[in-house]
Formats: sequence, C-alpha cells, structure tokens
Amino acid sequence: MSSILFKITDQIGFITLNRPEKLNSFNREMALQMQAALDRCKENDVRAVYISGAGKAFSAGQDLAEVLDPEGPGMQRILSEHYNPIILRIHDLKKPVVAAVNGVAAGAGANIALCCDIVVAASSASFIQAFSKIGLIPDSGGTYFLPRLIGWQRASAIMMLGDKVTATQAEQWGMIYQAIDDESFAEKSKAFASTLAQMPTIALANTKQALQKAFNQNLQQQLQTEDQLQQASASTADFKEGVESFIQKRKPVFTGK
Ligand code: LHQ
Repeated sequence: MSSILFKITDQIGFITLNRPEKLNSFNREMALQMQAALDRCKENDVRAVYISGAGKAFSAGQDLAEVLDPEGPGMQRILSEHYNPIILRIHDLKKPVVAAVNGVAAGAGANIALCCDIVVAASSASFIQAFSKIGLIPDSGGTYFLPRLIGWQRASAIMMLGDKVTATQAEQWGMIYQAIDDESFAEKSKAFASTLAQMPTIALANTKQALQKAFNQNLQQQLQTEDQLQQASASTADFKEGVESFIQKRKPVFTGK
C-alpha cells in the first residue's frame, strides 16, 4: 500500500493517509486502499484503530483533479464505491476508531474524521465543509453526523458558508473531543489509541453500537438495546477480569475476549 500506510503495533491498527504532496486528498486508489486497511482491522489482533495524515494535512477530501479526469472513476462511482464504503466500515467496525486530525480536514476528509469514535485535533488543525464552495452538498455522512455533534444551526451555517472551524472552536462546540498542542499532538493522540487497545474491546464495541442507536430509537427501545448489549458484555472474559481485579485490588489485564 502506498497511498495508505498501514501497520499494526501493540494491537493498534495505524492507518496513515499518505499523499502528502496532494494534502492527502483522496483518489480512487487511496479510497480502495483505505477500505482494505479498515477490513484488515476487523481481525482479532487489532483492538483499536488510529487514523491520521502524513505531512501537514489530515485530508483535503476528494482529489479534485480526479473528478475532471476523463479516465477517472466519474461522479457516479465516487460516493458509492469510495466514501460510503469507508464511512460504513468505520461505523460498523467493532473496535474504537480514533481520528487524529493533524492538520486541515476538508470536504470528505473532514467527514471521515467526524464519523470516528474519538476525534482529536492538533491546535493548528481546522475543519472545512468545503463542498458548497464547489457547488456540492456535504457527503460522506456529514449531514448525518454533524447536526448530531454540534446541532442543526451550527451544522447548517458551516455547511452553507464553508467557513473554517479551528480545532479550538471544534472542541468548544463538541465537534471533537480535544484540541491538543501541536508539540505533544502525536504522543497524546496515540495515547488514546493505546489506552483503548488495552480496554475491554467487546464492551467498547457494544458501547459504540448503543450510542449509534440512541438518536434513532425511543427510550423504551434504547433501554432494550442497553439490556441486550449489557447481557452480551457481561458474558465476556473481560467483564469477569474487570470485577475480579477490582475485588482483588489489582490492575486488570483485559484480553478483548
Ligand atoms: C488539492 C486539493 C484537492 C486536489 C488541495 N484536490 N488538489 C464527493 C463527490 C464527488 C466529487 C467531489 O468530491 C466529493 C467529496 C469532497 O471531498 S468535495 C470537497 C473537495 N475538497 C475541497 O474542495 C478542498 C479543496 N482544498 C482547499 O480548499 C484548500 O487546499 C485547503 C483549505 C484544504 C488547504 O488550503 P492551503 O493550506 O492554503 O493549501 P493549498 O490550497 O495551497 O493547497 C496545497 C496544494 O494542494 C495545492 O497544489 P499546488 O500544486 O498549487 O501546491 C492544491 O491545489 C492542492 N490541493 N486540495 N482537494
């Protein structure tokens, strides 16, 4: 893989968007490689995923040169074959996914970050719903995730105006979890993934699933979902370890089983 770098270290799947000379904008090759990397993360040896960009950007979204290329995939295939499968893979992955937004995240690049479970950004990073500036609507799940994260009005304004949102503003709005100083960003953002990779993986997956249902169900349905997912979580070895280690006053060793 060249447009995407992928490695597994300490049970973390590290996915690096790797077209730094094009601000990690997505062409077909990169989108398909990203899908393959996310598929690899389904295996049991990965317990958390960390997505970041090479160089100064996270991602500038779609490579606009490819859109005009007569040999390119064409508008009809870009969403259905590139971005939608990426968003669904991140959403459906039974692992926590950390987006470490190291620099500008624009268009589909922003919305890929925002569909992740924990989003952190370097202080110098920014988010731009760039679509309106080129006559498009926000895609890659933006119209789904953004109003849920920051409310309808803010989502509507930044999507229509295409205004840049700084990492600090994004944190204040609840669009991301934390803005982190540039100097310590790499270390501190990776620490989230390291922590998650040592936690009870099945309970985290079930938490992800319960949260995903929360905005689409009534209270009664949500309580049923919690009940089902709690039964499933309680039948894991990690639950047994969690309770035993608490009683025995020792640090738990979770295995993700
Ligand atoms: C780029 C790009 C880029 C190619 C910077 N492509 N080269 C779905 C449906 C179907 C089709 C369309 O797409 C989609 C999904 C989408 O993502 S639509 C939104 C596409 N993205 C954009 O519209 C963002 C365009 N880029 C920008 O607005 C700026 O470049 C940002 C704000 C990201 C960064 O600004 P600066 O830091 O000032 O960098 P720059 O503009 O100087 O760019 C550096 C280079 O990267 C430059 O090339 P050059 O050869 O002059 O150094 C840009 O042309 C290139 N680049 N984004 N998306």
